[in-house]
Amino acid sequence: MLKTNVNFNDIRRIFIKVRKVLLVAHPNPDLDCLCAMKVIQFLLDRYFAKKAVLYSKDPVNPLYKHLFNDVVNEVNFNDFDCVIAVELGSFKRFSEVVPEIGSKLIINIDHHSSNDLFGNYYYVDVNSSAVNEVLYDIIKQTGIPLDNDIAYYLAMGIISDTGMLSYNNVGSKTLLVLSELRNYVDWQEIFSLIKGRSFYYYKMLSVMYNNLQMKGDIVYSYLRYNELEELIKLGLIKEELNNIVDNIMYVLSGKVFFTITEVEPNYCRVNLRSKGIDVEQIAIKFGGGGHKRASGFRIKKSVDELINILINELGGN
Ligand SMILES: [Mn+2]
Repeated sequence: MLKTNVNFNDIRRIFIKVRKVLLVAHPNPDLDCLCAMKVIQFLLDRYFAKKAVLYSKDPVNPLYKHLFNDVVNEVNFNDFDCVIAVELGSFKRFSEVVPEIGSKLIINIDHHSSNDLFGNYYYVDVNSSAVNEVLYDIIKQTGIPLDNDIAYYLAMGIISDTGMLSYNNVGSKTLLVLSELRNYVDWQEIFSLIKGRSFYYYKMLSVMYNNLQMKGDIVYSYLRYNELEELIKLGLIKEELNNIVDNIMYVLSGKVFFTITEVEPNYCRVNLRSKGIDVEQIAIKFGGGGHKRASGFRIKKSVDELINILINELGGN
């Protein structure tokens, strides 16, 4: 479903009218969000002669930093008359990132159903797999031609937000969009960029696989602080630990999967995945969140305590 209060003529008119545009990312921006900011920056620069500034409160993941060199972490909000919020979910989240709103024009672009439609203008398409799929529609409908740079970031955003086309958010339209973008991009290069990890990431996987356990249809693993500290000293990037549970979620006999990462002594990150049961409720119970089949939380507990708690919660005992 598309929720919007603008049409494509409005979008053109707005882009012509604004003077200085700030693009803002959600906290800990993912590839979809960062790629979307690049796409909008190209559009404004090439078709509306406006130089947009890209802003993220949090640092860009070092794995992708080289693609987003012009993202700044500090900015004078008073310099801008227009702010475009990319996947910023709610006015509350937005105002945490942009504290000085004043009389700025706010444009809200997203694809999450939880978006509260804040801003002077909003364009939220919850049927889209990625915010880059939303941008593709806007580009097409406003009659702007695709080019190699724009197609490259659009494709990377969509491919990354769909778990490399493996999630259920892939619609037939997603594939149609990609079939067009395919003509502009080096397909293998995009996958290499999304999948690329440090040497020590693979060393970390060997530790995680060595710790792999199974209890009924619960499959889990963990990384203890001492195991992790060593790898981080050697060169493992902390951001590489974000979705490591994905590496165990295709064990055939498993129905629920979790990893525990002890990031500080007795302080753990838990990531949950499931093939059907609702793991969001468990994450919410411990102060986290996510989706029904993919969620996570952080908690002050030891690895062994947490294993017991989670197996209990998941009905393994
Ligand atoms: Mn997204």
